[in-house]
Amino acid sequence: MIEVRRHNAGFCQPCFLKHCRDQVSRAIEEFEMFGPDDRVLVAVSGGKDSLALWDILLDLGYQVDGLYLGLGIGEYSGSSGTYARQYAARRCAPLIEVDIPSEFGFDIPTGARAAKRVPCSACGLSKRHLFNQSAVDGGYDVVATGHNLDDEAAVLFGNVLRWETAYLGRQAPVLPAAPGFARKVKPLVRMGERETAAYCVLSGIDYIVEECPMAVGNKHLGYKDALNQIEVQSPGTKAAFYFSFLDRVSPLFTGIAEEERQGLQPCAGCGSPTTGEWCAFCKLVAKASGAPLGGAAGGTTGAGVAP
Ligand code: Q46
Ligand code: ZN
Repeated sequence: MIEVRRHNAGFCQPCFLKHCRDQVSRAIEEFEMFGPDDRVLVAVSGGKDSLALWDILLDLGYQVDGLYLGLGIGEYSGSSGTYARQYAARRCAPLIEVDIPSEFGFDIPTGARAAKRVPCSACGLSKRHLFNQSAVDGGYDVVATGHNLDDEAAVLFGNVLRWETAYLGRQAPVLPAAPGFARKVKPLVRMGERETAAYCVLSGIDYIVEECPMAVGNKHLGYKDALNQIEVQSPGTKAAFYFSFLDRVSPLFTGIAEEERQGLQPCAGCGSPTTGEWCAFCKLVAKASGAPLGGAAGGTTGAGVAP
């Protein structure tokens, strides 16, 4: 029996798997994420959330391929890639691979040090850039990521604590497509991370259990812990916090995010939309390689597809 306290419900194995598929279907429909004719690229890290998402989308019959980014974070990257490839092989599903060290000449820890950023900041901007670039290059309509309810509630909590209004305007389960940008969607917003873990275990999906070593001490984990403590006392608070924000508060901030999008122009290096002359990823590549902007190695996503 799998208990989901938020829904005040317990499920046997087949009913739990159906419940997970239903939650994803409901999110896709409710937020108009994509339809059966759209080509979806799901960003897979080898972890429970992204593999559960890929599995559910395949089972629901969507056209969905995987994208794995090699971050160059030691053994963690080695084994997370193995889990992503194993899953792709098991489902005979195409997996695009982009390896940052071999294609752009740096790994995330080194790039972060060179750019004087914390690793998760260098990593996050690289992911955003390369997910989008891979989707645009590959002719995909949509990029889907495995952010779950716990992730979204924790990000919201952090943004509210600092009243990051532009981030609040962008924190939606769907970001529409725009010139140079594929649509971004988060179909797991109705599932907690305990549920995605249980989904993988009950479906026989192997995933990397270790956290990324760079995550130690990051604020996001602290916000998750704080919300988890509240959730124990009052089940359902996390979902109420996030979904009430979407219903009642987020429309107040979308104008601010929209203004930002209006001021975008193509990056002088890679052509991606950006607010300045060079995008953050091109700047990171230049700093990490020590080359001047525009002269750094690396360029296209040069993605390989397997199988
Ligand atoms: S992979 Fe990247 Fe995460 Fe590792 S460096 Fe930070 S952001 S913790 S999801
Ligand atoms: Zn660029």
